[in-house]
Amino acid sequence: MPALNARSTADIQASDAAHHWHPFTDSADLAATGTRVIRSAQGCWLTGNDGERLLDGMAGLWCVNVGYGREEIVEAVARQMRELPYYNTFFQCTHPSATEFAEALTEVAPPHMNRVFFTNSGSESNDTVFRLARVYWDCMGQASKKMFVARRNAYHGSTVVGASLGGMGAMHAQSGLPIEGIRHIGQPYWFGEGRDMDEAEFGLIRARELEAAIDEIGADRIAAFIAEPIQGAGGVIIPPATYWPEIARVCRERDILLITDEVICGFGRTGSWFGAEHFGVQADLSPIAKGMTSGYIPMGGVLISDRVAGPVMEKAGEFYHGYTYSGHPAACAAGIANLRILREEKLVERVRDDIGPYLKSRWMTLADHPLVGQARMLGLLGALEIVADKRTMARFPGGAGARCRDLCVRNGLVMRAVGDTMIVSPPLILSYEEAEELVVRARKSLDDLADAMTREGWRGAA
Ligand code: PXG
Repeated sequence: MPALNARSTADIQASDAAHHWHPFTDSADLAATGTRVIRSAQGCWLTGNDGERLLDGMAGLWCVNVGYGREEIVEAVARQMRELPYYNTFFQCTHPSATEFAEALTEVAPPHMNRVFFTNSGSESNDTVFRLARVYWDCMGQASKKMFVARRNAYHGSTVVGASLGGMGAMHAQSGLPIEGIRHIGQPYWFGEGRDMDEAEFGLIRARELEAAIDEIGADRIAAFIAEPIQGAGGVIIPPATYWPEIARVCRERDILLITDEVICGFGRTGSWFGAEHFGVQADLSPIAKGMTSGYIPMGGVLISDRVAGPVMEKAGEFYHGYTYSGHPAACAAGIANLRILREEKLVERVRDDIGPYLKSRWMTLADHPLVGQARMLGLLGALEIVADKRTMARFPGGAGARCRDLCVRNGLVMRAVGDTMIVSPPLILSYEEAEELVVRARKSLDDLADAMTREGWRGAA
């Protein structure tokens, strides 16, 4: 098939630099270096504009769970667009594909979550839970419960509420966030913040920060606690096993809602359908997006528990909230086809029992690398902590993550850097050979990084 757009790479880069403002990007810096142009993709592989091939260790941006090139999804979307490209779900309307997708989603959701509210992104899903949790407490006759507790270094999106719930200092600093009514507590990042302590003990300490915050503010003023089961954008932070059960206890005892942001962890990423299930906790609300359609069409949503749905449906009257494209037919068609693939190919079970354990066994071999302070993996979410000195775990003075990421690309692997934490989140269809290839390319990139750091005098010659 001829390429859709046959412009040269230099031509695309020049036009892009002139007209395209990119998300989370230093525009001046980008204009100087030029964007990387991805032309097509198949399975777990990306093809650049000049034909170069890259193994996509990030499933796009944590979303292409079923891999690229799924004709079933393409066909389902095309069929839907011919039949009904758009209609809304406001004003007592629906269409077959929104209804079918809602039903299918609640079949894979935890049994106590039987309703879904459709949005177009993870950020909108977090705006939705922010409003819905407050409405819930109004309906319960406890209108003073308005505040949220969230965590430092969490990521919940880029809208005003999403960025405020998130705990990214740089995002807050740039635009006078967070908004009022949000308290941030510590994150369960043992390698980064608790290494001098037993890991289980550290998990309890960080969970009990929630208890302390609630007791200080007053449970009668707090609507909910929100957290990602595993922090993704924060650096694939897998909490100690003690953390989640303790969080669930505190939420239960203090009677605040528990919101697990499943935007990354949902749809099989952890080897369970949802991250909360992996950690054995029950959420009251769960924002979802990304793997919901494997990114083929933008979509998000909120899974709503019976606990929240009951009183709100009974007492709130109209919930004044919704988006023009809530339940968009084409997005729902993509989602239905995506769920069918996940179920028929048993991709969630595959992550839990097969490719997940296999990739982990290979990934953990990287822990012996002189620049790796810790390797960790859960499901198909993995991280490597790059250090200059394994004894002290000191980092490189100027940082090393971005350089490692660039070396990975040169070695044909997309791996992301969060500071000096390298992270992966490949498609759930990753084969054994691709898992092997991912680890080989990661090791080669680490070796190249070590050579460069030695050459530049940042570490002693081995
Ligand atoms: N919640 C979580 C847990 C996320 O990871 C969002 C909400 C927001 O979703 P939308 O669809 O509005 O982007 C996300 C998104 C990164 C990166 O650099 C991560 C995300 C988005 C963009 C970049 O790791 N996660």
